Amino acid sequence: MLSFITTEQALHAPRDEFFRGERVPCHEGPPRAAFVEQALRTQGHTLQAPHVDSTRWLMQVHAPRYIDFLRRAWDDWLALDAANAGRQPFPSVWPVRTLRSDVEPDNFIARLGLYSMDNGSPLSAGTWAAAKAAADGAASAAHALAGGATGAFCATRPPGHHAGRDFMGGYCFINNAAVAAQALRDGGAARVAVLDVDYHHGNGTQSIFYDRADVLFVSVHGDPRTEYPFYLGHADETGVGEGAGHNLNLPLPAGSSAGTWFDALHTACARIERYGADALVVSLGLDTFAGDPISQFQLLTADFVRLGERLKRLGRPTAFVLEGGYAAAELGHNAAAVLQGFEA
Ligand code: Q9C
Ligand code: ZN
Repeated sequence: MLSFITTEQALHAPRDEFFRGERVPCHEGPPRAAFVEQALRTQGHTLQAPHVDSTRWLMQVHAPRYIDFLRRAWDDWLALDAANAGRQPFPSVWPVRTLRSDVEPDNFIARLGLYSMDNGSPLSAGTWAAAKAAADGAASAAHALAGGATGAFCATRPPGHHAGRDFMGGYCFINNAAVAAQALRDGGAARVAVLDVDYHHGNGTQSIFYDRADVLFVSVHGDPRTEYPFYLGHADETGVGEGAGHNLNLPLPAGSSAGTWFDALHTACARIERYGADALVVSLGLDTFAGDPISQFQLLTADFVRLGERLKRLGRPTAFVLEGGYAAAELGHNAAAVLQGFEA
């Protein structure tokens, strides 16, 4: 399958994040993409650099002031103190209920909080370059489908599904799946479905398309009552306005078996068939793997082959966008397994 990789991904390399009250090495780092690239190469997939500029769709799914912030964030951080080159900025204050988010403060950390949902999206020098290249990968995959390809895969990072219209979160900066969906719409697909199979609910993608009927969002994920992102992803979120009835959440208890997960996948696929999607974007999180260090579903590598087979049966042009998955050494095999099932 035509697959997109970027050299820029290596430039997004934050050293650590906060986890259970401590600073720990960041779970989301360059080795993830390297393992996926290696596994795809071994299986003989065609690897390419993105060739489509995503700017146009990026600006449709994100707020311009957020993109302006992200583009300049590292330079602004360095401008405060040259020694910041060796430090990571983290937000420490957020405009929650009753506070104003319409006025952008001058203070850098205050702006970082305004544009963040958590402190779990560490920035580094190359974050913008890497995130933009990943979005270009999503746009390139959409372009390939518009040109007649049956599938395309983005072996890219950072991931995107927690990023909303004007905020980063959960290791995500630009919503790559939303960019792909918007590019597919503009490329002539009247109805686009986004199927999110990451362990964590794709709050960013849901919120971007929540009031739209032209993009259906369907997600199978850990129940937000106990699992990140906690504040979105419940079964009663079904869309609003023109988007009413075009959002389906299938939350499952932490610890759910592969059998339970595939039952939910069946429901998700039935909804996509009923919608009559002209194209499909899969937010392919592989943190549903039993060995994932921060997630609690029980899928094995063979289950990812089954996932690919089930998606193939939907019979829609399909853009796969890599989201989470933190068992780095197994990540490549699990990604390759999905493609193997899809191409069988
Ligand atoms: N500092 C994805 O799988 N992070 N994101 C917990 C908080 C939440 C996962 C650590 C996990 C986010 C794309
Ligand atoms: Zn995840």
